[in-house]
Amino acid sequence: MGLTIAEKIIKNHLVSGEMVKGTEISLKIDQTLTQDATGTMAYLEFETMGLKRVKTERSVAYIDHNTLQCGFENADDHRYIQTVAKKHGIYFSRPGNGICHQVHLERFGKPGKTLIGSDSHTPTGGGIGMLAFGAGGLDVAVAMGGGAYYITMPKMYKVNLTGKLSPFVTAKDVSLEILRILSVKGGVGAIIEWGGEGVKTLSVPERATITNMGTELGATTSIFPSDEITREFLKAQGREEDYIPLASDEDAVYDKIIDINLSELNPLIACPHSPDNVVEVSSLKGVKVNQVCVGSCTNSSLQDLLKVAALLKGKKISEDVSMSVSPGSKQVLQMLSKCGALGDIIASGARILECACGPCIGMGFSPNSAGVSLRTFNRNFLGRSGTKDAGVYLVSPETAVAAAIFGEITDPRLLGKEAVIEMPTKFDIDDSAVIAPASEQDAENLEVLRGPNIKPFPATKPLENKLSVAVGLKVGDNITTDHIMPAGAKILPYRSNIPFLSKFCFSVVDEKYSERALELKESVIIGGDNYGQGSSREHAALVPLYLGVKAVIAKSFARIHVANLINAGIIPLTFKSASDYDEIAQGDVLELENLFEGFEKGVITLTDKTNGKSYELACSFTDRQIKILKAGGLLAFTKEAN
Ligand code: MIC
Ligand code: SF4
Repeated sequence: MGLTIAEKIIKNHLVSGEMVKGTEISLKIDQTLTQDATGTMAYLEFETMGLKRVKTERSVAYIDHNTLQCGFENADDHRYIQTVAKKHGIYFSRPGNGICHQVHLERFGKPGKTLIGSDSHTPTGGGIGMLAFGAGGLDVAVAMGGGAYYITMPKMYKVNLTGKLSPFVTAKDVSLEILRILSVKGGVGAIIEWGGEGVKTLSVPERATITNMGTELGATTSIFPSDEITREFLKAQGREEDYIPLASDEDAVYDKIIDINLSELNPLIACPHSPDNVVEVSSLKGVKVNQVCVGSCTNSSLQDLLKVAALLKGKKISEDVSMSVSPGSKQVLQMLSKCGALGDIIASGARILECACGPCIGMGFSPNSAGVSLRTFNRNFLGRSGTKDAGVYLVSPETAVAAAIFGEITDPRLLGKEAVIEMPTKFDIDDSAVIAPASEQDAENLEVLRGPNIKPFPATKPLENKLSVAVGLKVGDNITTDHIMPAGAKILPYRSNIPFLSKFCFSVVDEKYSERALELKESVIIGGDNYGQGSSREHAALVPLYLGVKAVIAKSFARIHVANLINAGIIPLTFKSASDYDEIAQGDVLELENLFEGFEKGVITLTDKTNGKSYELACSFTDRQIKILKAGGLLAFTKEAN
């Protein structure tokens, strides 16, 4: 039987398990990346493991999320990451050098290699044929220490592309189309491989837009073949030697095949507050727009911004629209500047922001009250922009420009002639903003600098065999990690201060939650389907741990979050019968007995002391996960094991 691209890479990296779908496997990890919002915690965890050097082929620490230094907190955390990186063999990408995924694709990613990153959009690397996963910080710390990365062997889906994109229809529209077809849950448990004749019409940055947004499908990861287009890209980045060809076998077997004819696509738009709430742009014609943001790891490549510049050239944006452009990397900004395209963007009235995540993570540029914001980003979850009543829409750079010029949602085809741009055959290479680690010998005397913002990891204790706890919160379907642990300019600087962060836990859903949880001391959360979708932030597990959450009982979970819960020692359990969800109320007192036996059997009985009924809960933990849960989390387990 032939293999898919992902299966070939998995086969080459398999440490334990067999490639049987649905069973646990572990993989050797070649590269890791962190960003600052999750990185501080990941390096604190790495330090706790007591290793001198990372054991990966390449580990890079990026600073791109918390670049506003509105107090000492971020500056201190950045200095901590810089010094810890230098000491332990990690490359440090300085603030201003760009968004982790864009820079990693340009400078470090390699086809056929494995990468895990403490950021859910790490699958961007799939654009050059890497097997790249988003993971919790602790999993990244373990991989830096040479440990394997554990996943469930995924199903294999193939998207078969035919045809060619029409003018003003883009890779972003392909991402939105697949979200329309599959929904934010449609990729759960699967790797999405993009293939077919249509693939040859897509450049590497276009492919990376698509693998980036595969995260919004809940997919384990997404991947493209590595072909002549990949070789050209790597060559233009001065790294042709990193190229290897990669394709699936003719007789590879897929669990699902989806056909998309690129020629038939129209410009699409995702409406508030979910990336799969997709309609055609033309159907929203005339909706007034207050803000337009171009950038994020989805759409900030040189190709994207050259198009934006060409469409804005000689035009002015509407006086009613505030527009921002954040280039994905220093390389992109420098090249835009050299060729004059930057001048065209500035002259149009758009505001240039630094090469960072910026508005995508609510770091500034929040829309006005009840404002309509069109963004080329990948997420439009409620409140993520920093303005709870804003309507955030996700679009391509072309649709963003049309809205900025006309002041209302407009089909970009009305902009007239397509922007024809010429991509360079050689990018400007200047890696001076990446600081190399010290040699092992020099590292001995280096001091790691810590600021007062860094607070210890929340205390954990071994699990007891029985739980008697109240329901501290009951929530509905598709709860994102942005609901559980919001980000944004006010809160992000405190990512290494769990006690402070805990005040904001679930604040968009219930402002009283955090206080209530602390009063209860120990509690559980009841969730609906796809609980914990979105970001990889382990803070969405560490903060509940701090607040005394012992278990989350939901209809179903998102992949990275469930791993983070187990790593934090919080038990994720699912309802055997989804309708039981309706009967348990917030405030009910629940009793779960014989947990350890239940873990082995895969069934745990829950008695609701308040309504007097009993329910069955399901779990399917591996032996390793059971040990982690019993120890009180992965850190405690790793310490026990050493
Ligand atoms: C995001 O897009 O939500 C983030 C911020 O990049 C997160 C990581 C984080 O919460 O720090 C992600 O996607 O994993
Ligand atoms: Fe940064 Fe936004 Fe990408 Fe997350 S999705 S890495 S916040 S640009």
